[in-house]
Amino acid sequence: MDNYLNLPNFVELSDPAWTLGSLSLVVAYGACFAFAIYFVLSSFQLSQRYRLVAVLSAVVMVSAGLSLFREAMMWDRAYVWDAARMLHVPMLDGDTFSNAYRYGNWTITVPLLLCQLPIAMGLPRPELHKRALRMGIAGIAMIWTGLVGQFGEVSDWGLLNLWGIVSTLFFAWLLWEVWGTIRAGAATTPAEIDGWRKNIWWYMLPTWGLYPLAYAMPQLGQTETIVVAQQFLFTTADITTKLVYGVILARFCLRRSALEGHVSAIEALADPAAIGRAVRR
Ligand code: RET
Repeated sequence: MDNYLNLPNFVELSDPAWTLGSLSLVVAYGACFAFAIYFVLSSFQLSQRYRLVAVLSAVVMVSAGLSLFREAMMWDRAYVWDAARMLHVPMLDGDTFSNAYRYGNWTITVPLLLCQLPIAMGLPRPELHKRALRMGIAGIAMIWTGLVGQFGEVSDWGLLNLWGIVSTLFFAWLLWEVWGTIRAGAATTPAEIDGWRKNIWWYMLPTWGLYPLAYAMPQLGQTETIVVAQQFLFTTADITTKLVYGVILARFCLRRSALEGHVSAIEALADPAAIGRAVRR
């Protein structure tokens, strides 16, 4: 049975460690639900061409929020408090904790996050569809191979590393496709905001790279520090790759909308001279 259980089910946690693990999950879903509102409302500032970028972020926030809420519930139920020893003890014969549901959720969120990119780059329709499809396939292959491997995190590191390597090959393909999409944006992005385009690449690389670190981490030791650090890493990755990424893309699209003469975007950026130009046009 231990082949299929995640590390938190095998480590007794002190109260601060249990609380920090719980806290990282609660912060993650709380932020997701709150920012769903932000993305819906900020979508109204964008021109029709880019509005879907913020709408997709809102969908990602709700989907991830529900999944992380479930992770937090599992964390609560997987331990019983042993008052004599002052420890939270995993209940292997009752409810257990699992990271596997995250991978199920990424199957939805990763293709959506990747779809936002060519829309934000303003790519023409056929190219947008082609690139979104290729990135989506690479992303799902990366996630499902990783899902198989994560079942080995406690007692089958051969399985963990083998599927980890296969998944990393798909990750490399995915990054190649992401780079291609961002490079294709050079032809369509106004010079004033072209710096943002390249920064999006440099932002995605390290933040998406946090997930494989969290995946491999259980090999560093079966201790409470590792259990808590893994949840912290997942939360940092969740907030940076979904929420902050969404804010960056929405602000980038706001500027694109303004440069293309969309009045509510110009007003949002508070540039009266530009509003004058747009209204006269
Ligand atoms: C896995 C398995 C080990 C190897 C690699 C992985 C990469 C995972 C990534 C996940 C990104 C998820 C996102 C979710 C947003 O909702 C599957 C952990 C390379 C990059 C962005």
